[in-house]
Amino acid sequence: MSDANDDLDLSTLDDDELIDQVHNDLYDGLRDEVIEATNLLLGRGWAPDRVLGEALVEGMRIVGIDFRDGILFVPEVLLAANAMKGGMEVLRPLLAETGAESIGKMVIGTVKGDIHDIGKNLVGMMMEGAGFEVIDIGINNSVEKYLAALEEHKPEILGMSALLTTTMPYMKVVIDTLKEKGMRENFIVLVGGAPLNEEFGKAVGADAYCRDAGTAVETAKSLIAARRAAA
Ligand code: B1M
Repeated sequence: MSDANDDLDLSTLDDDELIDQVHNDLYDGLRDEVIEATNLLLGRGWAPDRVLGEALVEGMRIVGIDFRDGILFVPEVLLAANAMKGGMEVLRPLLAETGAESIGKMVIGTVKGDIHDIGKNLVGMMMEGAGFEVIDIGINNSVEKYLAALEEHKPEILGMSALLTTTMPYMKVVIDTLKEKGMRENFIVLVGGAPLNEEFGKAVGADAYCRDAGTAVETAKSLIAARRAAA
């Protein structure tokens, strides 16, 4: 998808062209260009969540299709992910802007065997933006690591992310362990990731499956409110 257009001045492009160019630059793993375009779009008055959705997430969706189809390979997708993270770093403070007191605490991490973290990071950012305190324990988390974080931080919410059909069953291992230890009711458990669905969330015993970061925020808010009302 490379345009071999090294000298392209992004500021001369109109919005539609710039969005196409971000998709190309993400695809080519050009972090600096993605950062520049993210700043340009913000400077043109685009809301941070619109830049995120239309420029970055959509660009990554296209990368995902070609990865699936064997057109892109792991090294290229790593570069694309790095470029995406560059754009997300620009948006992070804007998405997380809130003067509000913490409205709840969440520990979030990607499950054992899985190193995908872009979606998890996005959920963390949006939760912070909505006023939650977020403790991100990273990727490849064993049940022991989840338990240690829950013990240390005592959050209301545990969030788990999985992007692989081979790693998503591990969520049940974590939830079953919480049950065995009599701790399950202490936490609202939210799960998410591209291969999951609502049925899976129910089957593993989560409180809810969250389709995307926005849904995670809304679900967290409503389940915390219900829990506090019940108490
Ligand atoms: Co991987 N990968 N990957 N990968 N990768 C997928 C997931 C895949 C669908 C690609 C494909 O074939 N089309 C496929 C999985 C197939 C399957 O299991 N059915 C796949 C594969 C196969 C693999 C490897 C096995 C490839 C290999 O080595 N042969 C390998 C596995 C490594 C491992 O984890 N052990 C691998 C590696 C990688 C990279 C390292 C190269 C890189 C990850 C870099 C990183 O994350 N730092 C990578 C990437 C980037 C992808 C794709 C292209 C993009 C994922 C992404 O970031 N999406 C992905 C294809 C795809 O998903 N279309 C793919 C953008 C992100 C914003 O969306 O993560 O869905 P998402 O998050 C959303 C929601 O799902 C939800 O909210 C988020 C924001 O709206 N959500 C939550 C997510 N987590 C949540 C937690 C919550 C709530 C909501 O808790 C409360």
